Amino acid sequence: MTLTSGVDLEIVDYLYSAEKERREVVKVTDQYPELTIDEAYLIQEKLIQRREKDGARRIGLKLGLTSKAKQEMMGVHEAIYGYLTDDMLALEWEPLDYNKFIHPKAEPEIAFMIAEDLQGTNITAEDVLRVTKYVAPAIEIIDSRYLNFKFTLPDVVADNCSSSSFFIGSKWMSPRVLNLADIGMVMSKNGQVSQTSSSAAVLGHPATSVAWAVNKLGEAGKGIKKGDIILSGAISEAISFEPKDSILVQFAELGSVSFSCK
Ligand code: 0L1
Ligand code: MG
Repeated sequence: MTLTSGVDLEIVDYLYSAEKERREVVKVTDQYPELTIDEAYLIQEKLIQRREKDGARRIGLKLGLTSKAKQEMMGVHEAIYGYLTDDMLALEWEPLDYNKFIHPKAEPEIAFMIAEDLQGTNITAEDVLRVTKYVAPAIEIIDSRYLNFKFTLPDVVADNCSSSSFFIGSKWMSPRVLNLADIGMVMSKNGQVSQTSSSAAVLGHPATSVAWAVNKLGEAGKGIKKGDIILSGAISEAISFEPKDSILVQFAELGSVSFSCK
């Protein structure tokens, strides 16, 4: 479709107010079935600009649909990216307020701490590792604004890829001392193992996933910056949780990260 400036801002309002008022809404493509992925990224950018106007600060990126299983489920061949803002950073030692969310799910991630600007369209996993000072265990809380987490690719991109909150664990390690291609992970809820997987589930290597995002940004003349935090993509399926639940993610070598809900 041809996205007019009135329509993009209308969609931004629609998604932003759903988030602030914590209510599910029908997906954007029910009203605009011809919305393209490129247009959805333009809407996402305006949504982030709106958050910035309200005081939020961009602090990095998150990748989504980075497992072959999830891409096949959605019938796509590409990952997606969204932005992280400072108000999404949750602290491990503080209980997570469940009332802030609509229908949250938790997923295990590896966070990359970026030490140098990086931009281009031929960026490799090696380039990403070169500019990565540390990696750390992370949990992302995704909270799609759409009814029952049901959406098409343009819908989820416009909704900043369901971004909502994230935790970073306290053990930060240089990627050079780890075999990042295959780090085992166990995610438990209330002491019961819920998911097991390996970092290989993220496009074969989490740095490949980050390189994909840098190349995608590069096509739009953008890049990643020194100081950015990048969540490289879910290592397993996301799991739902309820008030009072506790989630623990343990990685081989890389340590653990957890939260409890109030
Ligand atoms: O971070 C993610 O992997 C989520 C991307 C969007 C898809 C979803 O909400 O499940
Ligand atoms: Mg994620």
